[in-house]
Amino acid sequence: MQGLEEIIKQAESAIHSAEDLKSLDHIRVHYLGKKGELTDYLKTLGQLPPEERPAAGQKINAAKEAVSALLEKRSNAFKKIAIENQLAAEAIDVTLPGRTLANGSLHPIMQASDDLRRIFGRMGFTFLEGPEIEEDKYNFESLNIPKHHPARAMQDTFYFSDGLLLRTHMSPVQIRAMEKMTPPLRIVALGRVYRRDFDITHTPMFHQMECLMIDKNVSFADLKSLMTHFLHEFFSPDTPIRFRPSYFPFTEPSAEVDMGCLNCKGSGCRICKNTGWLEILGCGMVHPNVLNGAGIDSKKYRGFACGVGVDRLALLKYSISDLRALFENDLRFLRQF
Ligand code: 2U9
Repeated sequence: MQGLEEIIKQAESAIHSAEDLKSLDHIRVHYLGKKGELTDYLKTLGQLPPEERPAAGQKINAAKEAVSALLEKRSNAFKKIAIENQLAAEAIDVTLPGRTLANGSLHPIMQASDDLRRIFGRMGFTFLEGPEIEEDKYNFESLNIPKHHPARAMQDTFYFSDGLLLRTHMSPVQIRAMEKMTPPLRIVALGRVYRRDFDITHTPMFHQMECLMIDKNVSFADLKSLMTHFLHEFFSPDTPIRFRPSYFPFTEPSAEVDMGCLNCKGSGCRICKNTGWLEILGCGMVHPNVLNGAGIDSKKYRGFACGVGVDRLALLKYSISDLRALFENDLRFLRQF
């Protein structure tokens, strides 16, 4: 039985110096397993005289229980440390600053378009869309643009081989609406248009907005008041506005509208070519040929229309000096808006 004491001491010291659960398990097998030292000890009971066996058996069992208890205590300690380590490793530091999400911003053309939608929407105009690939009939013929008109020249229009073309203005959308709807009409068409032009102030694709109002008693005075209101809302209420007589095949009479140069406030600078004025839009009373051609009786109804380059509006509003910057998609430029 002296050997038993020795075994317990050894087990105790082995358990004490075990470094992890795995080595604890090896120790358990070594002492308490089927071929373990203490189990072997039980097997030697048979060699003792019968009267000594019960006491010896009890001692061995007590030793097994003691070793078991030590193993369990140490194993619980290891489990506790493991849980603490895991908690420490997985801890979330709620005081860390969050990852900031980059905020997108609307393209200047989109911002200008949104302004136009707001301004014309509040005056009762409905926004319409139409195809970018058009028929000659809708892009030119219905707009009183005769065959020999320079706007039809090959250098201005992108033609497809089958007689179709890329719309050069938003007017075809208006013609299609006039064919389908009955007056009174208040409509706006805003979208991409295409022309064979590319230099510092022209890109082959640009954005146009056209307005059209048709009713029994609309006059040039209504047109003037609407254009003035529109420009005052879009830019600022103190912007000077002037109307100059002009010519378009689809309107008669026609006018071009200028506004006081935003840069020099009218005193003359490089931007307004020293005139103090900036050309901003075209407009006029819808030509009777255009009304009649789209099935609206020009004896009963009159209308006015306007056309404006949305990109140019954006350039002026946000003081952008180069039109091409709008189409280069350089984020360093776009992030400023
Ligand atoms: C219909 C009848 C008439 C639209 C109009 C203009 C004058 C005009 C230019 C502005 C700058 C084109 O983008 S731009 O180069 N447009 O000056 N547009 S009147 O007249 C219409 C439209 C539709 C049925």
